[in-house]
Amino acid sequence: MEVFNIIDLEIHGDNRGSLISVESFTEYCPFEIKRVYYIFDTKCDVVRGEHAHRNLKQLVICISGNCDFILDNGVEREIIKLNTPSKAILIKDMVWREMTSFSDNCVLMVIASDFYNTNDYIYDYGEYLREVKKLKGEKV
Ligand code: T46
Repeated sequence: MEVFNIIDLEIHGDNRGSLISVESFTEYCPFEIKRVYYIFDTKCDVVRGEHAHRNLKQLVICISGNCDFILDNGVEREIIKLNTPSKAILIKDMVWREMTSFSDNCVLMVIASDFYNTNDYIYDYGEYLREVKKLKGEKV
């Protein structure tokens, strides 16, 4: 799917442990970082997300534990298991996302290209599909 990339982040490790840094305007984070938030204490079987963003890029990293990240471009759906802090998903605009199967210790960190804006969210899957079709120039 072209709407996201899986990235192996560089680990700076030595005998004291490991460190990963994320910077703006890099190959893996091609935007200015304007917001960071993290999701934790989520019950295993809940489903979070269930929306798309019209104009927001995000880099998602599971910095502790594991969870499933589901990405949907309106045609196909992929489930990505996030289970290491060295793997990131770069999610582009107009991607439907859902997160589930959270482990007890799961901490999902999200680095975003813009400030929090509720107007950017599409919460209705039917509306999401209509907007995807419009963007492709298809009849809705
Ligand atoms: C996304 C996925 C991966 C804020 O006040 N500021 C913020 O920056 C965010 C992201 C949320 N909130 C408030 C709004 C809600 O009252 O925090 C509460 C939970 O947010 P939400 O229900 O949107 O959480 P998720 O886990 O469903 O979705 C979040 C992001 O909102 C979304 O952009 O891509 O994580």
